[in-house]
Amino acid sequence: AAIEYGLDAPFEIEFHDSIGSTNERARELADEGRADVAVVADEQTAGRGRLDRGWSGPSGGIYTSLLLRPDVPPAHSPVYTLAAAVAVTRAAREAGVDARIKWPNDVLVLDDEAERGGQKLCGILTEMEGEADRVAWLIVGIGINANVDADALPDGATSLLAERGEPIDRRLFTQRLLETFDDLRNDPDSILDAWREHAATLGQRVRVETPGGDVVGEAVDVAFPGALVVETDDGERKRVTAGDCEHLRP
Ligand code: BT5
Repeated sequence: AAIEYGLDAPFEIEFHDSIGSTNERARELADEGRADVAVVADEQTAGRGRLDRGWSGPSGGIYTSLLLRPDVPPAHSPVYTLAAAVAVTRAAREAGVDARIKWPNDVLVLDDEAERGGQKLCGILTEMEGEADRVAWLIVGIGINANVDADALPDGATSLLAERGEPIDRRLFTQRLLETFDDLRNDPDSILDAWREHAATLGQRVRVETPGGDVVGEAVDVAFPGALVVETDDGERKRVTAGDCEHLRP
């Protein structure tokens, strides 16, 4: 499949024209004991987001799931979501699209006048199984609206095609994405700085919905393995590890 897809990438590529969900397929490969496989699809018919949400997968997108077995504790897994967001953002910027990262798992193209909001170009769904103190498998699912018309996507979404006015070379894009992700995973200390460089969320006033209630304040930093550091109005610094994040108007 790798040669068919014409990629010289640091992962074995399993390509599908159409599939239900690349994360589901990667899970099957995990159960078979495989590692370092990128499942790549052109269309997804049953894509998943976080929290039982769906992911639209019209033909022309890049839907990929990376199956990894890093020798790290389960608590480190969020850093792979950050690495994937950086890899997508770099590849999009190389393709001339002004992409930025919204914590924790979105890549956006910001609206012109308000730095606040943006249109979603990519979403990331990381799933993991731990065994004792190390990761058994980790699946980083990445959905990129590539050569897709914006009207095939939900409200609030954009695509590389819509932003550039012309299609990208999806194979080249995927190759750059996988190379950058591979560089980052081999140099984990570089991930947070790379993330900060491309973040839309830092410096924003945010509301993060967490299981323990809403946290509102200024997003001031990101901390290993992927927490957002929010300074609340009473000057307290809170680390938020998971939740939906909204950029508020100043
Ligand atoms: C995400 O969830 O953003 C994670 C999406 C991960 C998709 C990839 S594709 C490859 C792999 N295989 C899978 O089955 N999944 C992964 P979340 O933050 O929960 O956002 C989901 C929400 O984004 C939905 O409820 C919609 O509002 C919106 N949405 C759905 N499809 C979209 C699209 N194509 N572009 C932009 N926004 C979309």
